[in-house]
Amino acid sequence: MSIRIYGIAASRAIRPLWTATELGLDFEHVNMPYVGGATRTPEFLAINPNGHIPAVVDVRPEGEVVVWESMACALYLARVYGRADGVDISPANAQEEGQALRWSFWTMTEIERDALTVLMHRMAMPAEQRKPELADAAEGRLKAPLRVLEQALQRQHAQGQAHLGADRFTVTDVCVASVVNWVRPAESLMHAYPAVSEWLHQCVNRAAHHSARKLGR
Ligand SMILES: N[C@@H](CCC(=O)N[C@@H](CS)C(=O)NCC(=O)O)C(=O)O
Repeated sequence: MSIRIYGIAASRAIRPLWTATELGLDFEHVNMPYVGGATRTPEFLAINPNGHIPAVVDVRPEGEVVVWESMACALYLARVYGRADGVDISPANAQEEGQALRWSFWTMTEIERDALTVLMHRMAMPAEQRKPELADAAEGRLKAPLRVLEQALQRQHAQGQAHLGADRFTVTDVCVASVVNWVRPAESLMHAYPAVSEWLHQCVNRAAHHSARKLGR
């Protein structure tokens, strides 16, 4: 059996890379950038016909499993390779599975696009190409979903919990934090949502996140 994860850490590939690192998996990292055409070769399009990273190829005795879509890649690794023992990051019961699924889908549908706009137009693009008005509008739209996250984390705090989907750090935190991390350049939002800010800080400072971040830029 072997697992290959395609994509550099400075991309959505951080989601499966971080998950695999948290799980302590032995995997092959294919250090594929998203610029320069590598994702559009016939070989890679045979893996992900969308031409995007990340992709996970899991070579198993019963055959190859190919997964694309970053959240699906992370959730797959946790589901198939986690111990579901209430100690590692994989969901250990139906309640935790529900949390992982709902927050991951929520992240993709409610915040990912605007979070990327904030990242690009506040930080990642060359200064002369940034359009602050696009970042301003995205930050405005992010207020409502981030309030939902803030309230969920505050409810967790009230019960003495520091994490989103369970009583410990899980793949739910990986999936949500990997996107909310793009909003960090929006300082006013981070100030407005202190529980989000504190939780994010704890998530991205985990050793596994630091290790995974080194896997290609
Ligand atoms: N919804 C997809 C989006 C994947 C995606 O757009 N990946 C970017 C890198 S973060 C990419 O591969 N871009 C290169 C291209 O589209 O050619 C996911 O979450 O995996």
